[in-house]
Amino acid sequence: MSHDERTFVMVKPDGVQRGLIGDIVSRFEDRGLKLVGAKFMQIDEELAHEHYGEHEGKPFFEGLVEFITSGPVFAMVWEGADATRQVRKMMGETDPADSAPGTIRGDFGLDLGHNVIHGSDHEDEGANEREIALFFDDEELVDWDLDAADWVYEDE
Ligand code: DAT
Ligand code: MG
Repeated sequence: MSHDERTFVMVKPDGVQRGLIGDIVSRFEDRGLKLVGAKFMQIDEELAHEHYGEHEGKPFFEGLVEFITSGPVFAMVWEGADATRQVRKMMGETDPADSAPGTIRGDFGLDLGHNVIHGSDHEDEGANEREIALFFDDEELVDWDLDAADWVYEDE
């Protein structure tokens, strides 16, 4: 399996306000994933509508846009084998109340509307690449070798 799949991940405004950026970054580092891009930023209305376009028209959409624009977020791109699906597994279910302990939402959240983290949907083909392109310019993504990858993967 290739080790260079990239996925888009974001600590949402609740996670930032609760001081969870470091904990969340640590989990992906500990797993052996490679950070290739990161920025602390404020999402505006237009970006929020684009990012959550698939949910436009749903009853929770306006509240979702209001929440995601309510304060800064920490946007990241992580790279590794099967990265999109593995990150989703680490996040837990959409509703923290249904998320197993040990997952990010299961450990840090209790409420569907404040579920701490976003990760690209692995069941939506190409969502990872679309979201990375929406949030990052090419030159904001760093090509580098993670030395620990020799130990994370049997065949690097
Ligand atoms: P996920 O974030 O797990 O990919 P999603 O893409 O279905 O979930 O929804 C995006 C966000 O919208 C989700 O993180 C929280 C919010 N949301 C989803 N379903 C909701 C609902 N029924 N009521 C309120 N908020 C909801
Ligand atoms: Mg989603």
